[in-house]
Amino acid sequence: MRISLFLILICILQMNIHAQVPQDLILVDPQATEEVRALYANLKSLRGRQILFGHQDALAYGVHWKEWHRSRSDVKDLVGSHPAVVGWELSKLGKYSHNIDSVDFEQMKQWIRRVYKMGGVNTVAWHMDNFATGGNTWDTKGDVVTHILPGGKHHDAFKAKLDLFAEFVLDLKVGFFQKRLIPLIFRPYHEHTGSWFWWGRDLCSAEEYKSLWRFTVEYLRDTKGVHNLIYAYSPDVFDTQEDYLERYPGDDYVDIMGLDDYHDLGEGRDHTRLSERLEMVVALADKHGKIAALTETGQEAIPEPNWWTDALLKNVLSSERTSSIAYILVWRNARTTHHYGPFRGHSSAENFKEFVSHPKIWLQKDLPNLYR
Ligand code: BMA
Repeated sequence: MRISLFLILICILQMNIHAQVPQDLILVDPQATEEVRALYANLKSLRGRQILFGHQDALAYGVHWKEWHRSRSDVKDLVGSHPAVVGWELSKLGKYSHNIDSVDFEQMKQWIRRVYKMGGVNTVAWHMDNFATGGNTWDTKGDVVTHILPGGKHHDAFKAKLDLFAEFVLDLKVGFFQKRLIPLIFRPYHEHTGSWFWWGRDLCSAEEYKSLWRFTVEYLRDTKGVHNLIYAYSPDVFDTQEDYLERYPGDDYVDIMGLDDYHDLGEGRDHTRLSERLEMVVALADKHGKIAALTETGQEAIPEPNWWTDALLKNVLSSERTSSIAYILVWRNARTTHHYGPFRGHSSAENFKEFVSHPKIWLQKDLPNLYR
């Protein structure tokens, strides 16, 4: 009797959770898990109210520490909470046990689970190696995109990489009987309006880029049965809306319209260009029914001590539109000469505190349950 009452209660709770996620929500993946749908709906509902702050590799290391900690980050050291979004990098997946920045893949999975359990959001990028030359992601030789598309001579090798990716993300399980898959914001083939990666603008045609993207989505979703991804499109700087959309694979293939912008926030640059570009990104996201985000940004080593409020925040909050992005992610804290987040003792640390104390900016401690 007690057990059946308990089961009925569980069913009612389940129904409630389902009822809270709008059923008309359109995602790239119609079979996306309930947690993915909830996360997307919640990020959408924060529009114009909150902006999540994110940091690449936040829990894995900081400027002055590399040893394994279960729950440390430079941001937490400084302000008492982890960032709300944590970014991860998959370069060298399947080649080594650790990624290009020496983060062990199994430990990365533990941190991803930790971020999820703390209520945070995980996002992954992938500086994929060159399939034609065996070189790294910055090796632009060999017409890679042409040769990895269906019919190309490196297509099987490419699919084998996606298989490894599917295995990785399908292993991100938590909960009773390890049944719940952790949602990830997946941001492949980023900064393609530049030409520094082999999928960049000068290295493949717009049609090839779109085919690459669509193949990736269809292969992961339909062939590999991966249903815990939200897909983010993230060009580098661009000039017009047409430019932004030149390689856009279509509304059926993108959930988040992002922007990677270091250019406008570099030392001595005209930082207001960021707000001009965000205006366009948010206008497009609204028109296409998507979420907008500043998917990567930062100033290397942050020589401008008030950069957080005067360059970043000021331009992100410059209008109703620009303030409508869902999150901001700054790049990794590798060392004193290559870091984009703050750390204790850095000249921008006090200003960072001011930045995160703005009521619009949310850290992990501020988050409601985004997965319900
Ligand atoms: C780049 C740099 C590199 C790093 C790569 C992938 O922007 O930070 O040092 O290896 O990202 O994380």
